[in-house]
Amino acid sequence: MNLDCIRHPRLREWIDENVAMCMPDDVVVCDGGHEEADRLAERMLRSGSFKRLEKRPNSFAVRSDPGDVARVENNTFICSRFREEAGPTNNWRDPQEMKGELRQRFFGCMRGRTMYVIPFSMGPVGGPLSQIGVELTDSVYVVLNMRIMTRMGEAVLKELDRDKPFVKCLHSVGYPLTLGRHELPWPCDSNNKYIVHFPEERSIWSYGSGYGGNALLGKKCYALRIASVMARDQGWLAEHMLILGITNPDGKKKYIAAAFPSACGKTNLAMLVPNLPGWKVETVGDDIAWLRWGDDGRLYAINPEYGFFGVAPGTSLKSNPNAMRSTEKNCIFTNVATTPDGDVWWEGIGGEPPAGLVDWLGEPYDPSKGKPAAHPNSRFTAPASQCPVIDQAWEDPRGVPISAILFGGRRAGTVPLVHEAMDWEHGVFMGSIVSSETTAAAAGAVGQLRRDPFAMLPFCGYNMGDYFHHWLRMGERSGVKHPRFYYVNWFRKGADGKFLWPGFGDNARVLKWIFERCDGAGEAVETPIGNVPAPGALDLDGLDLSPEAMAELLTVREDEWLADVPGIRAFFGSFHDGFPEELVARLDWLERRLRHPAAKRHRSAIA
Ligand code: TSX
Ligand code: MN
Repeated sequence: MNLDCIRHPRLREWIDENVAMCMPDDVVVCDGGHEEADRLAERMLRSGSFKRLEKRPNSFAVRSDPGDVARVENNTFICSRFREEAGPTNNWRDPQEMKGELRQRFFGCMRGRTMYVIPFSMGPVGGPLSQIGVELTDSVYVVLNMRIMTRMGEAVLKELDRDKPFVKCLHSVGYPLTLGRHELPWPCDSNNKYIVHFPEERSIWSYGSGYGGNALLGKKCYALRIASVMARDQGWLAEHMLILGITNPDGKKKYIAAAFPSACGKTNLAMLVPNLPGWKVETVGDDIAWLRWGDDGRLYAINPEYGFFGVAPGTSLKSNPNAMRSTEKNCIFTNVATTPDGDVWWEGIGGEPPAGLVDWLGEPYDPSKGKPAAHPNSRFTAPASQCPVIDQAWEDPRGVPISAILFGGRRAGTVPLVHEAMDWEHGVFMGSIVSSETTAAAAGAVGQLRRDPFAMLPFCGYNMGDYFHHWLRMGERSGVKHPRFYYVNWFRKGADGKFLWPGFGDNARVLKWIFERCDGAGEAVETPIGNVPAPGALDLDGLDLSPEAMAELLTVREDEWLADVPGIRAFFGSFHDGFPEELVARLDWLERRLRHPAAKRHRSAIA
């Protein structure tokens, strides 16, 4: 479609401005249909960017530039009017200054290319919790991924005809085809990346990268960074959370949202196959939740996305059969290895690397080099509708009612398998102290403790001190039925250095206890940090786990927790003025309970 189909005056004006700045040869408005997608995929195949996967219908493998393989936090900016509004955890730049710098980058950046106009909806089109965006991009890869990850095309243009507000998303790979330059399989400007957010005017400018969260602007940039600001202003929550439905053997169902830092298996939990007869887990979303109080006083959540952009390595029929089955067709694979018979391969997919494997750099795979065949951050883009356990209500525009909110992290010690908050404020405190030990998948030293409150550190579009404040205020609404809060740790290790908990499908045992607690049943014991399952309250039927291991998993050692307190206090202190005093008071409360012999007496009296 051409620009004549744009009837929204402010949208047309904004596109015209950017056409004048970026100077594309051509402008195409995406209708989101199959023919358009086929045509674009065909172009990518002809140019050699895409490789068709014979083993997976309508699926493609693509390799990025080796310098463009992940999100770039150092080049991610929040350009609010004042530095304090971005807070100490974001890179701040003055909006006018940054725009001046960006205009130089964007000037003529699309010469020789087509600008695609992508109208998209985060959430079901027209839904009460949904929001619209328009991305302008010169990347066909982005168009095809956005088509999987968002509801995109004509239906959204119709919504825009009603003069609805929309988030302005401008993206360029930063590689104009000028001065005799020829097209590359993965054009980018990897030395000059900018991921820039203007929260006050609800706009995003992304330059230089074609990868994932840097370029698919509906995801981290919009649905988390910009939406978190909209949510603060409008009284809702935009969170880095999976949403799952869990049904007990009686057919009773509850919904759970969960926030974990990276490398904790969020997608695996979202699609869990329970190791408990009669229990069922269904997926609403694996990454982002938008939450709002409903008229009935319950907290309702939608998944604003339409697909999964999942980390490939480690995904297998054993670790996540539902993710594997989601990727059988209509998928894009980025930076995985490919097999001679036209399939994909990655570390942890199960089995040995097949003969003739081509690695993510396009080289014949040579295990003796000691380098992985697939990039550790390689991805599948898969339609959520293809998940075999997608929840029946996953597209309900009103969302699903949330009974429990989980936080978690990867901790070899200190943190028990599960503990429950006393109330909303304690739950917010739990979210604010989320931390995780680094794995080999991340850059830097392995086993270092990283604080990542609410798993939102890289994704909050404003001052995180204000963010905690917003969470506290959200719980003060009168007449609401609060969800309960939990903190889980699947990664506690024994003295032998081995994981104590089997994880994966057996995590359903923990979800069962949470389900029962939310139902007013399920026995718990109070500890200084919150409630843990009472002896015998966790269903361990059919599980080969020693009583010693189970005891260790649920043990709360005051000295270990006290050793964490100074780090938390320093972290809280780093936010300066405006950090909610309720959370400092909660930390004092926790420290007192950890030190106070009465708390210990109380606990042993119950146990
Ligand atoms: O995703 C994981 N989950 C959540 C599953 C619903 N992983 C993978 C983390 C990297 C993304 C886990 N790894 C989990 C887990 O619960 N637990 C562990 C640790 C672990 C690894 C292996 C075994 C047990 C625990 N056991 C064997 O390999 C036999
Ligand atoms: Mn995520």
